[in-house]
Amino acid sequence: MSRFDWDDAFRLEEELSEEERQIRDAARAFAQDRLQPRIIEAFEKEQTDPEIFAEMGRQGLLGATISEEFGGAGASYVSYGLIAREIERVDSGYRSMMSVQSSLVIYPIHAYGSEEQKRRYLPGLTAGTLIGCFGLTEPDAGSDPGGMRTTAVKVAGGYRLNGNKTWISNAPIADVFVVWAKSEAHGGRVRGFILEKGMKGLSAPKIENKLSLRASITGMINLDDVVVPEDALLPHVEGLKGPFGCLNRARYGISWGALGAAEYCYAAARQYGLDRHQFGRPLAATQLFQKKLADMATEITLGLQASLRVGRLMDTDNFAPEMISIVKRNNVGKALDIARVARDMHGGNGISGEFQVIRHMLNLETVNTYEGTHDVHALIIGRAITGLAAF
Ligand code: TGC
Ligand code: FAD
Repeated sequence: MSRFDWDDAFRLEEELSEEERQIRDAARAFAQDRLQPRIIEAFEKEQTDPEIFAEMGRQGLLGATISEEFGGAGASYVSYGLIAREIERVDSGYRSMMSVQSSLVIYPIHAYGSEEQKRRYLPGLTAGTLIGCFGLTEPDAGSDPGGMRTTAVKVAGGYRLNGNKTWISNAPIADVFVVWAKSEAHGGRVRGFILEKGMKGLSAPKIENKLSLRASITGMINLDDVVVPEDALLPHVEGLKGPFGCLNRARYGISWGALGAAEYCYAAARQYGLDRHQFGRPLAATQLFQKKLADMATEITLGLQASLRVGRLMDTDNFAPEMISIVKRNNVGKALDIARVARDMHGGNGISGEFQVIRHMLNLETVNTYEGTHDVHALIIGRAITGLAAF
């Protein structure tokens, strides 16, 4: 028997604990049984089913790393990465829904929130009966969130918020909004606020006609004199390290997730090449086809090892953000290349929604841009290498 498995070249399987394998298997079964049957139509019709949050919650896939006390599973960051990989094997948009909820909403409330905030929001968010969103990006502050214009001004009993956030995942269907604003009362430093749907002056219109990530709804957050109570402020963090602390977790999960999409494309291209004959032989019997598959297998295998290593370092609280930039940037960039090549290897069928590779390719264009663009992560790594900021 060959010691080489085309689908697991370096035997990642042997490096996972029993618990990690169980979580991965449950996530895979859920993704394949519950998400895969919906995705082709959801993407085509640009529809997001909010019920998916509750379904993920029942499976324990939301906020998996936080303690059971608040509805989490107390799982490792490696497990969280494995969940992202299985969901994104189906669609990056579904993974986005999961990772925004887990890393960008549940995490900051758990890490920076008061006991009361945790009790109020976390059980519903981990169950998926509440949907959350994270508002950092603004029309004039994307890669440079320090340039944000959203303000919080102290008023009797609370704060008044004004500003506009854009490109916000889940916003139009969100119940809970984690919003970052410059607070006058805190010397203009960035502070986090928890807003709730229905607050006067808060609206979240949908951004229509995305040609990427169509199964994940995206919108704006408009804040027009929204007055929030004092206890809407996240008390335990100040400055940009608040939102960046959340982004570390989400970016790390994306490094696994993108490889799930890449693995789908790789397996599909391999099968297509075995099944389809041209010039009297399978496409997979040609040198060019095999080189493309070898390149895909190599990048996926190396990327998985890298994310596993970073995950283990996160699990021992021994990581640096630049490590996460390396795996987010490289794995997503390679996944995008793989999806483009897989699209080509499917010939004309490659542009059909039924074969799914072009959907992954289109989605990965977003994944390469959000949570820090490919180039911004190069600059984060470059700063750490040289000690010089080149932003
Ligand atoms: P800089 O001066 O570097 O730092 C400001 C403060 O933040 C601290 N910090 C970090 N803390 C924790 N983790 C990190 N990764 C951190 N990076 C920086 C830093 O120590 C400092 O703290 P303090 O206490 O001294 O104030 O900030 P800068 O303004 O120069 O930032 C530059 C840069 C490029 C690193 C940053 O702006 C950046 O990362 N830009 C990319 C923006 C981004 O990623 N946006 C994502 C929006 S959310 C999203 O896309 C969700 S997509 C939905 C989905 O995931 O599905
Ligand atoms: P810009 O910052 O304007 O960048 C444009 C180009 O310029 C890029 O190629 C970039 O790499 C390059 N560039 C920028 N600065 C430099 C520099 N100094 N040197 C060289 N090149 C540079 N944000 C949230 O807050 N919450 C969300 O839930 C969320 N979800 C999203 C969902 C989708 C579908 C999308 C598309 C985006 C989402 N975002 C979200 C926003 C996302 O994080 C931003 O789009 C991203 O950070 C890039 O910002 P920008 O679009 O303003 O691009």
